[in-house]
Amino acid sequence: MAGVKNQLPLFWTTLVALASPLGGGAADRPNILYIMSDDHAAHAISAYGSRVNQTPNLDRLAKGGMRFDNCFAVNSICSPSRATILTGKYSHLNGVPTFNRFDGSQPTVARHLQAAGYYTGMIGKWHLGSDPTGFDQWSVLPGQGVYFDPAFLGPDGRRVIKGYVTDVITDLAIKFLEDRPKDKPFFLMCHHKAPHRSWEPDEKHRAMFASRHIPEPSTLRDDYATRTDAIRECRQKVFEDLTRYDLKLVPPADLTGPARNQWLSVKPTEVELEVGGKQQKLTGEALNAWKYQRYMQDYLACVQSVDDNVGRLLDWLDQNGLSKNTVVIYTSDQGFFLGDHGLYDKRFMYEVSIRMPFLVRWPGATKPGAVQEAMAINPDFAPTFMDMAGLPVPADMQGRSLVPLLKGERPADWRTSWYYRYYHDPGDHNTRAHYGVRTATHKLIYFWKKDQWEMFDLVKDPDEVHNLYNDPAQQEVVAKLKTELYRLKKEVKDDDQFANEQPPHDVGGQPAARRKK
Ligand SMILES: [Ca+2]
Repeated sequence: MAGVKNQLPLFWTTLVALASPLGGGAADRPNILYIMSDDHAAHAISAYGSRVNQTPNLDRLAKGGMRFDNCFAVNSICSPSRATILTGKYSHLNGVPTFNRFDGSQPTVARHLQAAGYYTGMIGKWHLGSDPTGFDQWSVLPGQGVYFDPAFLGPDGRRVIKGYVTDVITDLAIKFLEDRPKDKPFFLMCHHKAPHRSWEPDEKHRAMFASRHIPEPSTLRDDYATRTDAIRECRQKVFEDLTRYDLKLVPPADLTGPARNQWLSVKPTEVELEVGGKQQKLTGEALNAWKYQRYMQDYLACVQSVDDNVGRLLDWLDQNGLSKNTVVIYTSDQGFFLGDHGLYDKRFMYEVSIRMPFLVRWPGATKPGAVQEAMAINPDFAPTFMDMAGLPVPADMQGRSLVPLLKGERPADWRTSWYYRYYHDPGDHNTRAHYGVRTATHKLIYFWKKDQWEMFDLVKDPDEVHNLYNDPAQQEVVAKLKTELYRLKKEVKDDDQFANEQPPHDVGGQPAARRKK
């Protein structure tokens, strides 16, 4: 019996080696460094043509690898996107449609890679309620975490680390890399909290953007003329819904406790400011323009710290001779409205909300400076990591490996459409539940609780301001999109599992926080 036991690992190693795209043994399998920010829109990265900032370190990654221009989240909010990335499955199959606890006993890419001999780590924002599984080391923010002197939870309990959260997460990532066993490839998920609301930058980056004028997007004053109720009813509008806290207004000194919090939660319709030693009252359009500037200055300052810290990680890989055999990925859990359509936040199936930045540097496999137009979705990430590691993609993963695309090949049967579904209604921003289909040229959205539709021609109307659903000339297109929508819904096994009832929200803490350590 002892002989059989001894043979099993050898047999497994041989299988893995045979399946490896690089042809060698375990030592040749690439390391995977997966860096993900929270709410970082692609149009706030200069490699994606940003009009509002410069991100030299993310650009360095883009120049050294492939930039995906059409990578999308299939449910554009935090916890669902994270569950989808780990499992390769849609929300209705991984059980996380909104902000509910992830069942860590299900298969995940981390568990698969760990079982195949990868040394695995998870550092930063997790936001899935349960303790991470499949990781040799983990250190995660409780819930959303905080920007300054953040607490982290790990297998041994809770600890507070002094510093700014983006710097601290990078420090922990570097520590993981330094301490790792050198005879194994590693898989590290490094998840930044920034630039999620409430957009609190460190002083250095705050000062960089404090007096900068940020260009407004063309749809900041979108009048929603052709749209359904959903966009009018949502409470994620830059002009109407940012609070005094979001805008970093300072409460009167004599306010404390609940009264102070109440003051900060107000969505102001007039603001008094001191400009050049003079008191100035802002209202109406002047206030609107000021709110956009305040929002974007802080958002972009948070992004700049992320960019600096990506640079630190890239430098560390260079200095330690690891750049050549490490795949480095940069993405965000979804996109974000940067005043587009007058909005902040995400949730809607509109382009800037669902589009994820996705930069992949894989020396020897991906051509430097390549641009990929094919449509990728976040259920593809787990299959891609499996494939990179030379492992077969499990049949229950719904995404598809992006490795052929990364190698410059486009399979003839690559997807030409994909399915989206958002459930958090009622939810934080009064954003109506919807599902829809996106093709390379069109998008059809159904707000099922309102029984209202929107259809956009993405070629003629890339900003999505003309809802064509009721246009008589478009009825043939609408009918085709509806057929495709219901075909996809069935294909991804969406039986309306969560259509009418959301599971209880429970991602604020973790079991580790409750352990007395
Ligand atoms: Ca997010």
